[in-house]
Amino acid sequence: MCGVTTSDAPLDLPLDLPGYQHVYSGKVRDLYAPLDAQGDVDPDRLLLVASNRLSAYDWMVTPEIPGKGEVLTRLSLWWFDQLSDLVPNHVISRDVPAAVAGRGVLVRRLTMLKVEAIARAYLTGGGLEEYNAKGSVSGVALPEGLVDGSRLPDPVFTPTTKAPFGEHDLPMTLAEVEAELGAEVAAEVSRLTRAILVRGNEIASRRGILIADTKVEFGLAPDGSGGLVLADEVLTPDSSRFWPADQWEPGHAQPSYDKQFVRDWLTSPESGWDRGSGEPPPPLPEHVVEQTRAKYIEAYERLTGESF
Ligand code: PZK
Repeated sequence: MCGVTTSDAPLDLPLDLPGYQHVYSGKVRDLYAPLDAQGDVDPDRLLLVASNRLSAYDWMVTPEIPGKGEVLTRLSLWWFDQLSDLVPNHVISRDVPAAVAGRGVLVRRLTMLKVEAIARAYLTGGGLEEYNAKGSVSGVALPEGLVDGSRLPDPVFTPTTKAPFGEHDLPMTLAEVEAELGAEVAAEVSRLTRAILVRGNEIASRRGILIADTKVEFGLAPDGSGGLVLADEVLTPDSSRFWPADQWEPGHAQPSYDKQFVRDWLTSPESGWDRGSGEPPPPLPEHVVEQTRAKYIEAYERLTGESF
């Protein structure tokens, strides 16, 4: 289900950044390799760039959301600081080419673990489906009577595979994670992922935002120091489900802090789009783009207490 379709691909071409070579583009972020004076790839560093692209209902939507990449980059950097006593991170510097100022970060090139580390603090999505079928999530037995949006007694580690571009990740059992990483690293990934979500919710819930679940990526430093390093982005609305705390009401799907205006418009008669048609969604009207941009900025300002 859901193989790559051409309209899943990034909307904009990789940037031509002098001194950098494009390495890879995901749905919403791009990776570049810095080049040395000889024009060779620097083996120790990467340039991670957050784009203004947005996906909804598994489609990339047009137009882009101005400022989104910078908001998410600055939010990740702020979270890395909030988490620095729990786990080291890959950030080297915010000194990047002007073309990606604010949304690019120079990072340590790590050996990435082949596991998507996910933790869930509230039940929804795939976790809810598994609970309804089995009464457990990723092998963790849960109390009876939980519904869509219920808070879990303790966050649960629900790892998945890293699927190829455009395909959906699949759940991994703890045994599969242990076979991939070794039991010791697997336990540490589980512990850290849950600790990051707990810390995230301690901070966010006081500021009107619940973080239902989050996906983080870890790497290992190539210098053999051995420890896990937190990479990629962390506790952003793209990597996590953010819910407005004042609208939290278990029993039905919760509104999304950031994407609700987009979803509401796309599924309204006004858009003329049929989600099941296989057709790409129509371009968002300017007011939906502006409302969505405002929600990203609001999340940044509420969480950090800083103006964007
Ligand atoms: C790395 N990704 C995912 C992110 C994309 C894809 N510090 C690192 N060292 C080595 N590899 C990665 C990182 C990081 N972060 C991350 N893939 C590889 C990803 C952004 C855009 F296209």
